Amino acid sequence: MYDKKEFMTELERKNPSEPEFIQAVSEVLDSVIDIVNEDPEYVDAKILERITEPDRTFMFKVEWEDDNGEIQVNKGYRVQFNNSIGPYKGGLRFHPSVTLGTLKFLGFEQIFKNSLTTLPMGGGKGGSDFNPKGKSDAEILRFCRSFMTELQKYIGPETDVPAGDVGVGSREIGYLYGQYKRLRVENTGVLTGKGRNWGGSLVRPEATGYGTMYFADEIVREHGDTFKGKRIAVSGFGNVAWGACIKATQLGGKVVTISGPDGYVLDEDGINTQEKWDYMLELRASNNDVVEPYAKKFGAKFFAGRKPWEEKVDMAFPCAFQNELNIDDAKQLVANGISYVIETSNMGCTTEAVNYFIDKKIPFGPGKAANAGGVAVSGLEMSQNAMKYSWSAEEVDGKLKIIMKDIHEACVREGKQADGYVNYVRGANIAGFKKVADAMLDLGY
Ligand code: 2IT
Repeated sequence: MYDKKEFMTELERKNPSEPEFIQAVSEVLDSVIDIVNEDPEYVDAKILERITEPDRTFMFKVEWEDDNGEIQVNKGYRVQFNNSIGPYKGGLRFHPSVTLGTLKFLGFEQIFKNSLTTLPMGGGKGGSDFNPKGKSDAEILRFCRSFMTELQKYIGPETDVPAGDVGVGSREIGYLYGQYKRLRVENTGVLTGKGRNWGGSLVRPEATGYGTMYFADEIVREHGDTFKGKRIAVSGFGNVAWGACIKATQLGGKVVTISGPDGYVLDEDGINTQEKWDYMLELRASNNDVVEPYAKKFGAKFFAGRKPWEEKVDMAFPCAFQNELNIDDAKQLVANGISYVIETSNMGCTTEAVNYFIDKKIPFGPGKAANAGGVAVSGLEMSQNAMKYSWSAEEVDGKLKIIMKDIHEACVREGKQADGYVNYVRGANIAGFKKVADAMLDLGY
């Protein structure tokens, strides 16, 4: 029998100074410890010790030359966490805050998210503490080349398939894939999020944002409600927020906020035109990491140093970064009458905030379910690469919709409480966990 406190004490001893990893494990354990303790097979197999230890982690040096001819050194990582149900799969994050602990939290979450997609993908994550902000295109290229020179030793289409995450978009995937091909002489689609002319899948850029809105639409329907006319707060202004703004608009909602490290934009007209969506992409591509120019360009309001959670809205979608929505934000949203919170960033809400929403019986969609559309379409990109074939946008979008509906159904099946409240956190964790844990039992140690 597992005792959560004892288990966590030991986990912290073995993984010191990795608070985000500890947080991610603790949240999953809250949901699954009962079902593990009820099944002697899981307990005897030491399933929790085994599922919380990555299969292997690579840490390497990335040397590159900046535009002044100065040598720079960054840390590079790939965490291959669990491949019980398929090749390691998960993004690469380039951000100055990245540590091994960050990537272990993301890799751990990725195991269950990938399991929820219904596709055969294991969990992995990688990245670097490289800061893309203010870097020239040539500097990004040199960094990516150097990063892939090392990373290519550990990955392959049947082994480990990286993709983008924060700081890694289609440009970076291009430079990384270019170097992979140069070194390996293979056109095997070993990265996903590729450009459409060189092996990418249609709808992959939109997939995370679209997927979260398909999932949200299922939640709304589950509650006998409609998406039409909903006032929506989105945070972030990158690829995920962009897709979210487009699909929310198409479903009849009105997104009124986006945000950056500099503050948030309030656009009462709605972030709902092609021109505004295109401008979001331009802002992101500029590498300045500020959202204020949007307010200037479209005559919207800008609140420096503040977060969008102070706005009165019906639905909130954190789409930026881990722990971006804390307990004070949660209280403010609830006081303002929020109806739904759908976490779209990975672990976007603190544990306290999540538990507060659940206590208040606010339907809360956890990131590992809500944002799974991104990696799901990455899985579909792998399928298309393997077949040397490509599906139309309608085909991919149709499959994405079905996958998000299936994830929602799994959450309801495992998470519906006796009082009728659907605990999506519990549902997602149990559904994601069971499949991987059962595969581990089948495969032996
Ligand atoms: O967090 C995520 O699921 C991603 N960054 C996407 C991973 C992928 O392999 O497409």
